[in-house]
Amino acid sequence: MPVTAQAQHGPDPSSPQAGAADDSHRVPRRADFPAGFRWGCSTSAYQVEGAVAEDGRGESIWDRFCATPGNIRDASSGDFACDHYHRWPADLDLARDLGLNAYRFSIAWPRIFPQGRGALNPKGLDFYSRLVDGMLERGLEPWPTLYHWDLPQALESRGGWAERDTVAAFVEFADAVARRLGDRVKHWITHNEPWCTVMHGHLEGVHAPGRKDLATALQVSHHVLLSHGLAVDAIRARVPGARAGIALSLHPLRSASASPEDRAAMTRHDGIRNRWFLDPLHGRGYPRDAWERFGAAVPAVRAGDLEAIAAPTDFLGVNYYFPEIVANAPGEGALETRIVPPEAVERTAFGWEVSPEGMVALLERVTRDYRPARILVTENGSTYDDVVTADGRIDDEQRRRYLVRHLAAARQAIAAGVPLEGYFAWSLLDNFEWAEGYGRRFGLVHVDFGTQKRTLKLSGKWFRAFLHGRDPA
Ligand code: IFM
Repeated sequence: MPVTAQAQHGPDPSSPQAGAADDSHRVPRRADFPAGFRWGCSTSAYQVEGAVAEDGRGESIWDRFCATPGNIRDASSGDFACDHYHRWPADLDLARDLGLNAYRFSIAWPRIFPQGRGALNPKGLDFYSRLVDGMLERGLEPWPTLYHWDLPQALESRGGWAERDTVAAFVEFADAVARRLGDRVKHWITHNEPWCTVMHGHLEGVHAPGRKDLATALQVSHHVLLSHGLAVDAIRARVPGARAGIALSLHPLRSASASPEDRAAMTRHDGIRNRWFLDPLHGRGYPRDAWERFGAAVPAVRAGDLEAIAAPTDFLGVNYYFPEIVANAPGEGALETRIVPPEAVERTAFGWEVSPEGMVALLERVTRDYRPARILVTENGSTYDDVVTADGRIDDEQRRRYLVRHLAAARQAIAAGVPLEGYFAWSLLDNFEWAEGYGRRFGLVHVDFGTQKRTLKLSGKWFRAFLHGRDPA
């Protein structure tokens, strides 16, 4: 049964008329959130850095994937991106001026080990060391992610994440980075969105390395999760007092109808979309329903692997964008499910449903079912077709509303008992949006990719006023 926009969204805290009588829909203020709450923006190395051939960086699977015609919508690549490798001081100034107290970025593995393992490239570590110092000088707590999808191509050529050896290589990489940055970095995210690594990269083939095989994808999922658990131990061994976790892309689900068939399909989809990652990370092993469905495609799991994956973590990162509607689809894939486009709901330019309610429901569900010690929304954001006015402004009112409503949702989740300790907007800058190239802008800061000029958008101005405690309405 399609859900109408009105029924989905209720009162709108971003509207000037937001009900004064009903506090839960009031425009959020920073003072509504606990002291010590992390306010950040997220970026990732390949999406912003550029400089792919500088200072000894090796080739990554994304360099190779982008070079293959047809893989990227606008035939672009991350070769230059936001040129953040050279412009990082000004970019960190922007983050500071917004009023952030945390900054999430990722470490490009091919800058540290150009061949994946073996010879370490000191210049790569020097870059991130300078970057971390730059954050600390500006009052930004560093939140690095070790793997945001840019596997060294040399490892892919030896089988990539489908090979167990890549797990050991990742742990060496984590150890090298922790050894160099651990005196200043206390929060560590091992992987970003393993679901995307697994499914986009190895089943659908729409992300690097572009493979399309279910058994490979599931083996990759196991190795990625195993590498997470072992890296958590390696980081802890190197960094006294380190806090480590993982960032998962999770989705609240609805069934396309109230029929038992669609409801069962929703449960099956949950088995791969959410539980395939959440369950083993929380010591439950792989979900039995999904495991049985996958039959001969299930991954090889060795004794001790599940215990390693379930290494205790200090926080769970939740990347939230949109809910999914699931229908029964006999004969379609191993799970016989289909994602149905939502009807009569507000959507971003990507077609993703705008549902702050979905974020509350998701955070409550994760809290109820898995009891993580802390949760941070490590990504949340929206893409719209931004227009630059004649006098150079970007009045992205839709993105501003999206942000306001999701901050109101974050406040609501805390009130409902979710141990939410931070919110990172995706993204600080417009950047390279993977297979979509540069056509999808998510930034609070507009980037002119011709001149590299940065301009704070209306949404960014709103966030700045919010973070400085001014009445941003
Ligand atoms: O740009 C991506 C990011 O790399 C991972 N999470 C989702 C974002 C928007 O698609």
